[in-house]
Amino acid sequence: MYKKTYLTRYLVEKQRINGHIPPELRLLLEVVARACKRISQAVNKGPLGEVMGSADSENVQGEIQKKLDIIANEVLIEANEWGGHLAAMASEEMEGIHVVPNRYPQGEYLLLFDPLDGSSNIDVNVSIGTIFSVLVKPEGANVSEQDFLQAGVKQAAAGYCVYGPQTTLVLTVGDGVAVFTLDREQGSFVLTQEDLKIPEDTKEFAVNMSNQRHWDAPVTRYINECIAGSDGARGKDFNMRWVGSMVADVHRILTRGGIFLYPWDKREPEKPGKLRLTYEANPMSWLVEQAGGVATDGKHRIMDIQPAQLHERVSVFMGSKNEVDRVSSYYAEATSQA
Ligand code: AHM
Ligand code: MG
Repeated sequence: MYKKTYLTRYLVEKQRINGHIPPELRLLLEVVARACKRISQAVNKGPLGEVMGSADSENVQGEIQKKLDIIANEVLIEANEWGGHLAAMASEEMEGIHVVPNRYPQGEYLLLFDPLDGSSNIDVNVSIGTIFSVLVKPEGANVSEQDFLQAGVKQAAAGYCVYGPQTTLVLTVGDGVAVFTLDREQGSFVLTQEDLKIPEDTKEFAVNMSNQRHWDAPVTRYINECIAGSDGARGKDFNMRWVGSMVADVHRILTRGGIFLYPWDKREPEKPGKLRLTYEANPMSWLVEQAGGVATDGKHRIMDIQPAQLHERVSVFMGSKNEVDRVSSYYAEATSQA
């Protein structure tokens, strides 16, 4: 029989045996996982749960919110605000931070999330997910938005839950990447893979090709070489996949290798990229690094970037080490020739 290690036991052992996490962080991660189970249920119901379609509102990024964006945001807030482990939360769906109300005790952690990543895939029954990042609140009396502006290297935990054919929770507390699969009968996350590693080389890339004409020279060069395959400089054929949900694309890359690109492009040149640094790129970067991969904006390690704003955007290249390093080398060459 499959010997099951449940998320609770995994976290208790991280706390007790390995001394990696304090009890409050264990509680926080369990609560986030519980919220993800509730979001998973809502996702699964689809049209039966009246969760499909738009919500007649816009978020701070100017994007039309889906009903499920709002539901997932509320589930995460309600689940996390009363436990005493958090000081405040920040979300893609909220302009400012949500401070834990006075009626509850305030903890020392900060939670950041993209409650429902891949919103454009909700109504077409394609994998979507929740991405989260945990920071420690800096010393000081009142929690403020400034407290959330910490580089990704400061994260205490990071993870995502992908709602696909299976509901899968992927987690790091800084000592490798663990994968848990939701056992729906038991209602529990079961450890199904430990110490996940991304192969250093790959023959698979993930990028939205429809933006090709807007890219800069290093990205154009890199993708052109992939497409030229065995006839070109790379001397090998590449395959392409683009789900359009970062969680699903990065999950595939964590599982079998690959490179994910969402570069800066000329459509909105003043924006550094599409994806958000603090609650999308940073947690995914830490997972990728913990799995032996690399995550950069082309020029810098993403987790070293000091955020200036909560909803700051960033260019993203992450995945198999040798491919991401190659993109960075193309940027370095372009800079030295400029
Ligand atoms: P979202 O958080 O509003 O869903 O937006 C982020 C998503 C990513 O999951 C995905 O990689 C990207 O946007 C897809 O963008 P595009 O539709 O431009 O390919
Ligand atoms: Mg997102």
